[in-house]
Amino acid sequence: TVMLLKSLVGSACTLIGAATALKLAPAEVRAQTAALVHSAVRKSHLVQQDSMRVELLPALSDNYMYLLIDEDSREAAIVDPVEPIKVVEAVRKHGVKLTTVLTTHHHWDHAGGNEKMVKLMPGLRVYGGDDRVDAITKKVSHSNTFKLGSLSVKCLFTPCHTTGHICYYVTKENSSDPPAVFTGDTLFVAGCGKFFEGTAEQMYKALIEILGRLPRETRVYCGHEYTVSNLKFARHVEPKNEVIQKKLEWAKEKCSNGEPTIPSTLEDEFTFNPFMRVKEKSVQDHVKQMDPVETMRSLRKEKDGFRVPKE
Ligand SMILES: N[C@@H](CCC(=O)N[C@@H](CS)C(=O)NCC(=O)O)C(=O)O
Ligand SMILES: [Zn+2]
Repeated sequence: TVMLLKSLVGSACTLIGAATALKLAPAEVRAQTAALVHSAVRKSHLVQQDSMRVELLPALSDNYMYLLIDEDSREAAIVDPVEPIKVVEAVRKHGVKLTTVLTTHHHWDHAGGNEKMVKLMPGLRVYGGDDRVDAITKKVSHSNTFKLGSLSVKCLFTPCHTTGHICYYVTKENSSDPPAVFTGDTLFVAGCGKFFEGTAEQMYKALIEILGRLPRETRVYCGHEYTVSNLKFARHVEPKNEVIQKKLEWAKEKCSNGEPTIPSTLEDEFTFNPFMRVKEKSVQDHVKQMDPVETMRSLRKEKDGFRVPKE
């Protein structure tokens, strides 16, 4: 049955076929196959701008790696290359020169491919904000800035999910292209990371004072495809928010077509992400708090125990 499912998943052009087959399979087969569905069936997806190109590369069961290309120099960086073979294939396909690994945090589903990545492509610079990041060559801290060809990459220190978490903010001078930010497990579309090594104060600072003050049009590229389940929690928090309802319908449609829900924009996040909306009365009322940081703390606690409904 596993082989049958694997071939089905491999050849299916939408997630619907695979999902239907999966429902009929025993639980243990379902679990084994779930990991294949996202990375095998969801298409890689290209976001093309004038000077910057971002290829989304699905990995593991719901992670994303991002190949960031500077069009001027054809130099490239890879964000969280947990599946290095796929990265090598994408680099070859685009004919670019990969020089840089941007690691958001040390967890294995993000940094676990670093050692193999540098073995496959020796000489890579490996950035990260934590000594626990495998194969790290450049430890960075807040506001450190460096060039990737003609693009500028600024490190934003956003500790909370882990104590060394870094988001990477990418801009191109004198360009009409919107900036991009790679947010790892700090900011997700419609959600945020668990507070494994930090506090609500820190996540408030990361989401509202650091990421929230970037230009509104900044494209958000996050570490996981959690959008549908995040929006179901958002709907529970704000049942009357119609933007959430619409975004959820849109995200379900995307997912059933095997398409990513990424990127988002900061402007949009402020309309449906409860963790970005901790100053809104509707969100504060739900958790019976009046302070944005306390609202952040209560929301995270509630989401940690939230059972995501099927519909
Ligand atoms: N709830 C996650 C479970 C996995 C998990 O805990 N993921 C970590 C990142 S590796 C996280 O921070 N999740 C945020 C959340 O569950 O709200 C899911 O939707 O699959
Ligand atoms: Zn993760």
